[in-house]
Formats: sequence, C-alpha cells, structure tokens
Amino acid sequence: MAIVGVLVITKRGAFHRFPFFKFISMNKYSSTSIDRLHTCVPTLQILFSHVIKKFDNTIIHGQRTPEFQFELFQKGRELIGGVWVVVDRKKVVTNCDGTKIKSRHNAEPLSEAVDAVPYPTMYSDIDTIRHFAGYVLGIADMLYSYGAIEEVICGIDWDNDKDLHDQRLFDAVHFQLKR
Ligand SMILES: [Ca+2]
Ligand SMILES: [Zn+2]
Repeated sequence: MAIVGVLVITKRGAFHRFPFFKFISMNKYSSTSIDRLHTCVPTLQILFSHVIKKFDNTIIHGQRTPEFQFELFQKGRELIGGVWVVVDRKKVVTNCDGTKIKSRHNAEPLSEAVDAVPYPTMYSDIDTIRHFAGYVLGIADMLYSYGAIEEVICGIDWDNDKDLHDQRLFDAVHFQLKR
C-alpha cells in the first residue's frame, strides 16, 4: 500500500490531491509469504527482502515436499502404459516428479528455488510477470556483484543468455540458485 498524496479542501470545497507531497510506504510480505520465504536458502531470502520494498509480490512456493512436487508433475500429464505422458503442454508446470527427478524446490534443508508473483495481478497479467522477472534479476545481479548473494537465475531464461526463445518450459515466476 502506498499513500500517494494528501487531501486538501480548496476554495471550491472540493478535495484535491497534491501529488508533490509523496509519502511512499514500503510494501510488506504477508505472514504466509514470510513463512514460505523462510523455507528458502539465505540468497533467496536476502534477494526478496530487497525486491518487496519497491515491487509488491506474493511468495507462492518455497520448499515443496516430494508428494506435493509429484502432484504438480501430474498437471498436463496422464499415466499411459505405466509412463507419465504429456497430454496438454500448456498445463505442464514442472518436469520434476520429486523422486527420480528432484526440483530445486525439493532441496534439503532449505529450498534452492522460490516462486513469486507480482501483487495484486498475480498470474493474470503476463506483461507484469515479465517485468517483475526482469526487476528481480536486476536486483539479483546487483547484490551478486556486491558479494551479498549467490548467482540467481529465472525460468524466463533458464540458461541466462538473454535469449528467451531457446527453451521449452516458460516459468517466469520461478527463481533459483544458478549453481
Ligand atoms: Ca535463454
Ligand atoms: Zn518454481
């Protein structure tokens, strides 16, 4: 929430905003987001404690149990002849089943990945999601150059080569340790 001006009564008795009196309060995570962020490695906790100040967002997932990972893995897939086959690519959210192929969300003791979406638009506005991904990566690069955090990558550009069209899984709300 931000207070973007003050209300004053003019001669006409109307209320007007004076935008030059700007008192911008910083965003804060909900207790749910904080609990989720606390399941992640220090790099992600530090990074998002900076990101939240100027770009409001919600932490969707930190650490995931193998069972929950498998639930996500089944989205867009069907069990055909004992094998999980992709039947709807648009619904696929992960290629990791949580057991044979572990996600960075399954790392122990702390998750090496976090999913975060802009607030309040959440998943509804893909432009804002892309803008947010770039913002997070910019802050991450700066903190990394200061030696404050480890290198971080995003599922908008898995190999981090700035070519966004050389990958099959688009996951712009996913951030993880590069290593
Ligand atoms: Ca790329
Ligand atoms: Zn993720």
